[in-house]
Amino acid sequence: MGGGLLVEGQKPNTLYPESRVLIIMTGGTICMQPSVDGLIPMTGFLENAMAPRPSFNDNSTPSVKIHAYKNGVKLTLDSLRTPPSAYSRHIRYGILEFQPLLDSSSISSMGWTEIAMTIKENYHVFDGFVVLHGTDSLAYTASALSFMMSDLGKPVILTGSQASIFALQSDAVDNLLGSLIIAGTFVIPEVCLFFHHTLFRGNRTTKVSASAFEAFDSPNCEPLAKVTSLGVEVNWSLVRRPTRIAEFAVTKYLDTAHVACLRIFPGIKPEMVDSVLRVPNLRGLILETFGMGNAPGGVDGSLTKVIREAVERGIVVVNVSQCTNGFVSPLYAPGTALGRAGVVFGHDLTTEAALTKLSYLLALPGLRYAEVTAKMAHSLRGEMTEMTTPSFSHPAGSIDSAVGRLTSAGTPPQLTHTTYHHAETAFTALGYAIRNGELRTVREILEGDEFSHQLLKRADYAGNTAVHLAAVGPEPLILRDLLMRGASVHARNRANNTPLYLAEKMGNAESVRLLKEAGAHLWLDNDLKGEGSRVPSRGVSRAVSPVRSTSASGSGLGSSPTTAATAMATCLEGGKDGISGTGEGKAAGAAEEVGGR
Ligand code: ASN
Repeated sequence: MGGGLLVEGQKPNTLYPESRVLIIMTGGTICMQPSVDGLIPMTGFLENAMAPRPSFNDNSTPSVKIHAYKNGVKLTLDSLRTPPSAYSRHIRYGILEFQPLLDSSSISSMGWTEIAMTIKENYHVFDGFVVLHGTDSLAYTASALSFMMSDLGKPVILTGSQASIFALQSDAVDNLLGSLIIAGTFVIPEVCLFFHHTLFRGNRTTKVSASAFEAFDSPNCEPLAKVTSLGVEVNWSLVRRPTRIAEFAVTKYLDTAHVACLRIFPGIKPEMVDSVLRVPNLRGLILETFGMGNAPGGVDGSLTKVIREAVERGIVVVNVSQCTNGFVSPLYAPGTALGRAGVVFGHDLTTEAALTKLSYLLALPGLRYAEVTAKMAHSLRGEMTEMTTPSFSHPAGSIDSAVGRLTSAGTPPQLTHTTYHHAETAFTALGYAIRNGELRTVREILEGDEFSHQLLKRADYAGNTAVHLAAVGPEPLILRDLLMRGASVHARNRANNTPLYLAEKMGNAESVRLLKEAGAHLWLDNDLKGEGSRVPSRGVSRAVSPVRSTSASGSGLGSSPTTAATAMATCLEGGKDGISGTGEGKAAGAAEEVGGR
């Protein structure tokens, strides 16, 4: 039995738990090697690029196989794992290589469907996903995936590199390692792009350099996280949280075939725009305008006329700025004229996000024109800063407040030293109220606390988040409340157990139901030796079982608690003896980052 997989009756040969990440390789420079035709993607990335590097392979478990799914077929993959990270965790991973591997300039919506469906098929088997992809169209793919995936509860991190991993000087190792560690450590439930030590919200990104290692930026949105010499600093106040209780779902297709993009330039002829707008079956056009949304002759010109006619024919025309920074607004007369012609203002959407969002909306069945335009003007996945469009009749004067709103949205409050201690005290009070089933107190704490979103990420010394506590607690309404506030159902405590596992163990049927409704799952039996061989004492079929629990005593299994209180304590204490040496001194402090995992 390879080390790292923890089997009942056997001593774990590692002090640290493992997370599991699936790497989806689509191609790109990161895996390219020279050929007579220039650089081309090469297969065998795990063996050739990752296995030889100590940062990707701690060499302790060369023979562990993991399972992944593709097109309904169960595949057996070789796996490797990283040495323990600063977060006292190994990341075990395997790679699914697409065929053929692509230069990303050739990706199309079929590729997006393949990536999204692969994540969907493997959602219950991995903690997070890293998609390796060329940089040329990476921002488009990140945007597309963000719209295709709704109620995402796990990290999906796209990355690539400017130089091949086989080159002497390359950004590939940093980009890949950073992505792997973040995907396996933090419950950031978003489609992200990681590049040059920075984690961006995927649908805010754009490629800003063809050659520099600092190739991406998200000009209108602060990064979600930064990797520094001290570790990963996650800006939790920016990270999106669920706002409803719903399971992860994927929209399989985008309608990219009937959407176009056109960049306005000085002297552009209305006939040129008209001929694009008359492409047979065109349903949408992204218009890249000047500055804050202006086009030539906008006041009464024929350009406005051809656009108005197109809108009247049912074509959705969306105005985005050619500038990388800032937003469009009907402030100037030409922009106001476009607005009157029925053009939708895309605020600070990137072109990549606008194009893929419109393709997504046009693919949704039964959505009427007015619904598409309304949704284009509002944020669905954090792709745009929500702001009120200044009135057409009084364009001037609204702009300062609009800028103010955009700026304040970009500068979230930071957790200072004092607030850190405050959060610790608040978390203790919260835990107490949850254990006692005091819904009112829970609400008071969360509503009265300006850092309540951080309280939902915190964990106690055993790695239990508020959701773990509520899952075994006496009051399911508390659990419901936490989920409605966006707390993650996927966090794992130091014994690697999820809230659902603990709720099953406690026999809390209502909590189990709520958690499942919110997308929680036990781990699919992966046929790994030992894994899946242990089933909670109540209510769990053998088909699924929580993998990677430690020993029976460590996970609280096998005991027969006599009272609800002792049962709760037994469940929650899982991490204490199960995984010793994980740095409990660090636990309380690290809880916020590791999200209890
Ligand atoms: N042409 C490459 C691609 O997008 C560029 C890269 O990955 N750096 O596939």
